Amino acid sequence: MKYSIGFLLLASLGLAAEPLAVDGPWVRLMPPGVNMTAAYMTLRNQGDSPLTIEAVRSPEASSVMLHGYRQDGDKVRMTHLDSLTLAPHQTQVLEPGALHLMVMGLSAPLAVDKPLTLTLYFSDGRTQDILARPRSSQ
Ligand SMILES: [Cu+2]
Repeated sequence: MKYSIGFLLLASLGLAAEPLAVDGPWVRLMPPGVNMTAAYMTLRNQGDSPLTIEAVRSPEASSVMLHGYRQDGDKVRMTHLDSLTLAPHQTQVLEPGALHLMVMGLSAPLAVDKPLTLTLYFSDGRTQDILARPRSSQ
């Protein structure tokens, strides 16, 4: 009995300790034959210490990268970010035309009824799974 109460307590603490609050994760449906897409969401660091995302992976894609945009003279270029740090209680929006997750090498076409799993890897060793809902636009 004590064991199961302890287990339930740990399980609920585990849920409360999710590193980031994630709002509205979605991934863009692409035309047939295109195995690359982008995912968007709003991330919020709920904790009192900074959080650094060091890598993102998906079991359904060969790679996922953090991309942003940078003004280069009169051109805007997509840039690769090695990591993304959120200050305590900072909200970071990932949206079209700005910061996004570039998903490359999808193993199968996205389908509206099948969310894409994205796993965030933090510098403190924790991970967090996100289910991004495929849709054609925001
Ligand atoms: Cu990109």
